[in-house]
Amino acid sequence: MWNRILIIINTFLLFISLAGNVNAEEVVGVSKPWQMGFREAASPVMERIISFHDFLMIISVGISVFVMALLAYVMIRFRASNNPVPSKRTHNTVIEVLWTVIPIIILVIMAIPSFRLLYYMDRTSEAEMTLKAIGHQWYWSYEYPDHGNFTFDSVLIEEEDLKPGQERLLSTDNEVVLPINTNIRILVTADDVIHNWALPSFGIKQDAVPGRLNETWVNITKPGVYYGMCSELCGVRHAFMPITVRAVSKEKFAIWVEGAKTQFAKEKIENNSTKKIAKLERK
Ligand SMILES: [Cu+2]
Repeated sequence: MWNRILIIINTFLLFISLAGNVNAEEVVGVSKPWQMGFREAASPVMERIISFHDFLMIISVGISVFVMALLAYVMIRFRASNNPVPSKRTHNTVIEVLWTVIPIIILVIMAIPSFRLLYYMDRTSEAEMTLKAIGHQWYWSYEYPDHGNFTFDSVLIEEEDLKPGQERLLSTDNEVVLPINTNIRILVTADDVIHNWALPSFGIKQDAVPGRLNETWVNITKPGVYYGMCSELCGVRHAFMPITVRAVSKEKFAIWVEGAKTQFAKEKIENNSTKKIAKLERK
């Protein structure tokens, strides 16, 4: 008996001491004023997206410079004053083959890493846990099927209720807490219209379609707070259904799960609502 009480007190104290730390992560995944380019990558997928973007940038800058230089050369070298009698030439087989074959080669060079990345982003074969995100008009709800199947809604904090450190139009009342260095399968769906679960730091932009379960994944590399938002025009409050993810160490995540299991217990919510309905019926 006493042992059980001691265990309960100990767990409670441990929870309190670590619960304070749960809010210790700094905001990493947010855009800054006058930011150019991408947010800092916080997943292997986003790292690859950025390097693929940089690679494409080199090719497109190269093509632009080449075309502009060619145009400038033609305009100066063959201008009317310098070249009064224009050439009547209409064909040059070599150059025609070249300007067909070289662009094809460039496209193939771009397509191969593009498809490789597309399949890498698609799903993870070794998922360690699952998070389910469900889009609603106009908020997100989440389920943790591998951790007791609890569920909660995540609703925007209105501007007048913001506390210091919270971001306008980005912070939510309940945060999605996820462990770092873990392969997390993310299942995305919706219950009314099409939404989109988008989180730039993770390289995720996944449509949430009613009646369909779309899959993506993330392995968060850094602890921190990451912001995202619904990215599919879904109705009048489309701009007001943000996503707040708090990435913590595996130990902190385990502690959060213990608290969340009771706080967001599905059975508890469902029992409560049936009790309420029963009461109403009796009246
Ligand atoms: Cu939406």
